[in-house]
Amino acid sequence: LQRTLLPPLTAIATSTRGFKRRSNCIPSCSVSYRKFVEFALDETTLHTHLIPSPLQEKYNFMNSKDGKGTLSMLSFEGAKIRLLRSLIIETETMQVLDFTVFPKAEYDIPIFCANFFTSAKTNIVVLDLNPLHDIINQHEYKEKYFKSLIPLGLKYAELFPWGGKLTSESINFFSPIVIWTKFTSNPEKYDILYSAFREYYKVWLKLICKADKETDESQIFHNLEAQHRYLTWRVEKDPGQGVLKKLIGDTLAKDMLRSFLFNGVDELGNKTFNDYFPRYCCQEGTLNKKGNVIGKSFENRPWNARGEFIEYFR
Ligand code: BLA
Repeated sequence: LQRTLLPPLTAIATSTRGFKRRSNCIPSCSVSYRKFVEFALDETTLHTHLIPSPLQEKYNFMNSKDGKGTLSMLSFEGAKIRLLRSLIIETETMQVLDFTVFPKAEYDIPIFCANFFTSAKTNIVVLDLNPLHDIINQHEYKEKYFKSLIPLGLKYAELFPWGGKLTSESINFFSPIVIWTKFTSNPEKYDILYSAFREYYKVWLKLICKADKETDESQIFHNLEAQHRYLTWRVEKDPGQGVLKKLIGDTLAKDMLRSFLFNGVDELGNKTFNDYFPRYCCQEGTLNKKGNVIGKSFENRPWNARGEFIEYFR
């Protein structure tokens, strides 16, 4: 990274490759997600120029309310990248990575998504190239981006069994190669997760490098709205919200969700959660806050080995 271009605050943050080091690493933190982000940044800069996002000045480093945990944030932009941002949370009992890359609206390529939650007991993992458009019903988009990636998905589907039921809407944001898994803490699994992350990221980088700029205004709008819909979903329903609120309090957590993690939700469109997800709307027209209002489903992987959505789930 061209550190000379970074504003002063970022320069401080990146003096330790982006993250302040913790001196009191406790036994349960056998995993650190910093190297994942370091890999992604190094790999991205091999292919494209990144500049710090204006968000970097405000969102860089925070201590948790109890003073026992840290939150480290990085954000960049690139020629084809609207926002690349990462959040790493490290406390005595958990390690969290939330790393997402949003392409600019002129590109319809998937959103790169890595969400890893690690506690002493369990790991909750989502790693995916989240499709921007419907791949369950639209074959063209699926063929364009996922057909050639099915073998990669199958390899990791074997190593990481399906994580079980999830909020049913989530499945529409996942691709046939999604790694959705839970496992008990285990160093070997982290090594496999790290290789999965590297492979998925390299594949995604290839897609963005190859992507041609869309010039058709209606298609650009279609991409923009799809991103806005995605942001609207995640701001409202991200299962990490509870953890964030506990760590930094309601107000800061809400601000971080809207303005940093899912930046664009207030700028890229005017539609509301109820417009995009009417099934979540209660009779009175107010949003039902319960995550499981529609219920959780998909106990098993709903794609077959050819990457086709299994009919009976429809
Ligand atoms: C659980 N996180 C989950 C689950 C999913 C995801 C599918 C399973 C439970 C559910 O469906 O509600 C992740 N869901 C996603 C992602 C998308 C989606 C990535 O729809 C994208 C479209 N997780 C985080 C962060 C934290 C975190 C940052 O990403 C903590 C700060 C924690 N995730 C977390 C916890 C659970 C969870 C604690 C279990 C609790 C629960 O099920 O509500």
